[in-house]
Amino acid sequence: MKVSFRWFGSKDDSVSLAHIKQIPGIEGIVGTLPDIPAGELWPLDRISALKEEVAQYGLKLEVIESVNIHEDIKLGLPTRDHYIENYIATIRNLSQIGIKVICYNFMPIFDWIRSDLAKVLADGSSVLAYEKAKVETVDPSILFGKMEGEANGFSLPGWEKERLKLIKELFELYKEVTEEDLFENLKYFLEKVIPVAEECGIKMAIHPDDPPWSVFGLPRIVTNKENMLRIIQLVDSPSNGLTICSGSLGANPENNIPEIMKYFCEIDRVPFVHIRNIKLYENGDFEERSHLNSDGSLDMVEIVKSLHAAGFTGYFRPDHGRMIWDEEARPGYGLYDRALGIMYILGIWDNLENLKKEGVKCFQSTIS
Ligand code: DNO
Ligand code: MN
Repeated sequence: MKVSFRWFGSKDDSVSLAHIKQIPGIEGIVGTLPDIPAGELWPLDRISALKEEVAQYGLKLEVIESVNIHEDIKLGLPTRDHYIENYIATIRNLSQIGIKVICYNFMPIFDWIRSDLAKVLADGSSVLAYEKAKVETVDPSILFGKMEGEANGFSLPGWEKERLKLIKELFELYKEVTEEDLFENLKYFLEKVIPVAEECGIKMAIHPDDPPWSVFGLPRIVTNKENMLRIIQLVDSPSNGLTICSGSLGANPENNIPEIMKYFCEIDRVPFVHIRNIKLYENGDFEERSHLNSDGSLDMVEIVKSLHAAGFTGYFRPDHGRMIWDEEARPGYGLYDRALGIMYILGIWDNLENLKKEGVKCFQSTIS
């Protein structure tokens, strides 16, 4: 398992590479170029500069999150071919500087959705939270305004201003789009892109929808094991892979995360995992928590065991963290809690390695 950390670039992130480098066990950065609008080509000189900057701190840049997909591709509009060409050229450029994994998502209009970017917990830390009733009753353009205002001055990933300026028109266009259409449009995209990724030695890794259900009446398809299986079969290639994100999929208690992780790792379709814990409430609300098992509803130990048992050799990053110790950073992406998360996950992992050396088999699967 290769330990990595998401970083938005020196202009867009309050966390420095110098600090990231001090996290024990860290090997690489999950990088991005946040200013490039969805659908545009990523120039080689910009990506090379990013790689060099990261390399100055002894860190690798082998994973990109995200190269965002233009809405015309998700909508299946005739103009999509132009944006797919740009995507292909971006894949080629990324492969030239040694990128191995591209994480992306296929959610209409929004990336992840929360109703609160700084819910204060009993210990004084603050977290991203989702209150079903709030999300279900709000006009999405108002929610967007609110989230932007609360984002500590950072623009949120997947909430690019340019894209969201057109929010009303986009909603109109999506009115006709069903989940089946979205599968079709994803298939069309993958059929063009995956052969190039394969040729370039890059693995595409689709991220689950967050939360994994339809929001604001928009279709969402990366929501459960069955659909994920269907997606990797749309184009059957080792380059057509998954990012398994425990916190995103785990918001639906019907998703058995250790089982899903193990299943897809064993068939070698998981180049990248995101690990985070969430606390689920009976009414469907949830909030993000520290990685500690007892802090949330997901079984972090079982999740790491399932990765270990499947011989996972891909990239791992802690996902969103809490805001603690008065840190001011982009919501979900402070330094401290994510670093604690890495230490916790590595603690579990090292223990499993030791047990393996001693010949103890420790994945007690509840999977039928
Ligand atoms: C939340 C994050 C996501 C992710 C994108 C990938 O779980 O990991 O915002 O970065 O959906 O495209
Ligand atoms: Mn994630």
